[in-house]
Amino acid sequence: NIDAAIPVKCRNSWANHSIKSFQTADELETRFINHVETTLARSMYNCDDLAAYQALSNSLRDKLILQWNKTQQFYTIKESKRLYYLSLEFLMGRALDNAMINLDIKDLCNKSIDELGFNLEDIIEVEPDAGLGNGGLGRLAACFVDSLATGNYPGWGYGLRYNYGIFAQKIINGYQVESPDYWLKFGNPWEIPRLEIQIPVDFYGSVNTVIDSKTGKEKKQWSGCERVLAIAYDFPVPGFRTNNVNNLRLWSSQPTTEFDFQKFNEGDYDDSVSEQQKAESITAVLYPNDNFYQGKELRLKQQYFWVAASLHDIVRRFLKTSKKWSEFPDQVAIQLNDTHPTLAVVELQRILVDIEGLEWNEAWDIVTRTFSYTNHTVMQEALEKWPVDLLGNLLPRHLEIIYDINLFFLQNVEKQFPSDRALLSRVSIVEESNPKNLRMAYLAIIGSHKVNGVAELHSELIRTTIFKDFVKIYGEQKFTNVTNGVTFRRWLKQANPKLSSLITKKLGSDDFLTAPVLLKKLEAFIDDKEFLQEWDNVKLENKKRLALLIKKLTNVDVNPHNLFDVQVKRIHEYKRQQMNIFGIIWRYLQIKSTPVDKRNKWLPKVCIIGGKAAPGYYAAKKIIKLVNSVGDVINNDPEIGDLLKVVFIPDYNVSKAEVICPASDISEHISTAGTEASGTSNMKFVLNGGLILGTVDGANVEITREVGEDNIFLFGNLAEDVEDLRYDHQLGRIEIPDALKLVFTELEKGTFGNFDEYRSLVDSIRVHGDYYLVADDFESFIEAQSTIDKEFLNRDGWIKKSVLCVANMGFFSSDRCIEEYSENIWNIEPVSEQV
Ligand code: T68
Repeated sequence: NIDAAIPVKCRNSWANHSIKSFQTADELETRFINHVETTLARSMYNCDDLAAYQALSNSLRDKLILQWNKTQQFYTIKESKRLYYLSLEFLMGRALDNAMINLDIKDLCNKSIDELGFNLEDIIEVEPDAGLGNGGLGRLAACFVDSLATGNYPGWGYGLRYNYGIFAQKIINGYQVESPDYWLKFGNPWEIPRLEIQIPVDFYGSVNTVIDSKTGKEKKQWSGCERVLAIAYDFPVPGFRTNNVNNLRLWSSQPTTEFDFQKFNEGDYDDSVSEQQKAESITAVLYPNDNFYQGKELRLKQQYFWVAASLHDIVRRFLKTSKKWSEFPDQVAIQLNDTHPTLAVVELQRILVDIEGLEWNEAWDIVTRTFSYTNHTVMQEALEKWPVDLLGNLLPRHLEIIYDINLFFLQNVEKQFPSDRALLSRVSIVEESNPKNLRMAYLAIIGSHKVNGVAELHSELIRTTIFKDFVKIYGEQKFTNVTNGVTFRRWLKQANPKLSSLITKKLGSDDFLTAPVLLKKLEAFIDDKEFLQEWDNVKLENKKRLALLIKKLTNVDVNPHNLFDVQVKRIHEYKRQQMNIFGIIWRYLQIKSTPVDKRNKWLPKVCIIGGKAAPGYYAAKKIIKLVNSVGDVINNDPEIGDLLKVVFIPDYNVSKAEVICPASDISEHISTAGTEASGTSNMKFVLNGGLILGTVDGANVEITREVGEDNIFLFGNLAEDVEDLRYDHQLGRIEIPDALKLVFTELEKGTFGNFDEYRSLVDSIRVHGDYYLVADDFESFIEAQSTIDKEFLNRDGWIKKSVLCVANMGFFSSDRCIEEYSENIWNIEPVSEQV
């Protein structure tokens, strides 16, 4: 009984004087003004949009914190099992609009804000995106914390509070130019600094064998020689229409001491602060690579810093209960979002053995029952392999433990498969290369009880290719699939209020936001002419909204009545934006070679491309330059006019995606078959009534299953053919189709600027084996586009397809993912809602 320690008199005072959360527009206005006048020290006379944003956010935050406190107390009292989602990225985007929607008070806020003389939409726009992620992996984590909260699951996120999120992208002369994203510039009303939660994290140092004073036995003792502090910052995560508020805890690094006063006094000013700066640099910046492993020591430091702080926190919370260690896995589930947090497996084993004094086997059993691992890629260049020496220097005790884990694992494999030396070396965590590497995915598999892929095709691929030896060792049941999903609150209601209202009107309620199978009922209206017209109007309005954004960002005028063809995602050769732009060039050439009076046979089209390239990714940057150069030529060709427009949207991020997704007629998801693990923007586009032009890859396969083959435009070679095609190419057997030859010739002519600029893009196909099969898929790509052109003209048919697609997207809600993980992997249950 937590009340017992507090005298009744005090308890009553607390109860009488606690401020209730606002309920009405009047009460919200009072709060708002109070924040303007006290928190911000401003007044009616100097309250600009930024101040209004901060005051409104603070008012909502007050409400969230009260509910957050109650929820956490509630979870503690219930002693329910908790899930901890360890992700190095949480690509949250903006918080204000989402908080209003999840608290179901947007109308109320609108009224208050209007009465106080502001425009809510303008205020929403002031907020910088929380860009703490690269792409799909980080955004998936953000959708998952929303669904965990909405489903009343006791699930926390743990990540890093980078001072600089994903860089801002500017386009200068067609080139990507990066600038730092200092998103905390004006402070952040959505975080609660827990400056008192300071967790020491050690690096480097050495390992000694000592005698345990209690047991008299030998044990290992690691003394690090560099210590930093992890400071907790909490981000309340509101669920949709629930009073439960979950937590996202992000760590920030700080030095243990202010600075070296001795050195300072001796006049060595620079050196006196260097330790401090080194500590702070750990959480300074997000590594900007998507699907690429870069073996930098600072990145490994980030990983251990985050893992050590999070586990310390989790273990501390567990120790407050009176449970035995063997019950730890009944209280705690930890999900590894990719291999980035794999050191957590080693750290927990170290805590249990070196600090808590458990036997190795007992500890290892607890560890493997606690962890599970999600794989997000099969591409070799993305798999993490830390050099043994690098890891051993930074974390000497952890390296010893990894060697022991590997030894015991290999001993078991040897028992199971005697005399298969090749198998042993294939599955060893230690890759016997020069220098030796640690294969983190293998460590993650060995340390987990479940491993999952993120779409059916992808899960099948990991079982049959990169992890097939492990399937042989552990059996099929350890490897499973949880197809990705997205939160319908942000990606339908928030991003597309018009479509969301129309659906609500038609279905009589907005319950589909939490029970998305209800969308299926839209099928009943497929012949309702008036409804189809309204549906089409919503799309047009959304295209107008995007056209305004395009005008603002690029100064290009696009006609919202024309087909919008969109490809927005990180720029990567495997995602094949190069194929898209080659296709656009081909279309341009075809239009130009059509007699002027016959050119209107071409469907007018707006091609929209956007996305960031990793700063060190040469080919991706060339693709961006080519898109911009092609746009410059086509958009300014007077013969072309509205028939074809090409725009590159700079600085693609979550808040731009919220405007772009509702406005597509066609979105392209055209990765080489077998390379895109799932994709999640494909889901967002279809959920907003756009159709897909895609390859048979990732979640496209399941989207097809759900919406029906007639409602998606698929093309290209299948995953099962890729290996053979690549092999052929290596032997020089590669055929460039005429259409693509035409494009290359035009590039060589210099129509889009000096060919030297793009030679590498062409050569990777013509000379270097066309690894991504652009030449193999080009003709069917173009054919699929011409099918689309025809179908788009059949307006009724098109709108029906659009409705049918939305009606069948229920499966792709991240609520469904969270249910599957909870049931099959985490073994956690929803906790009733606190009041
Ligand atoms: C993406 N992966 C997959 N990685 O590419 C995508 N990589 O198919 C899938 O839908 C999504 O994950 C969610 O499962 C990534 O986004 C990264 O961003 C990344 C970051 C750091 C290192 C490697």
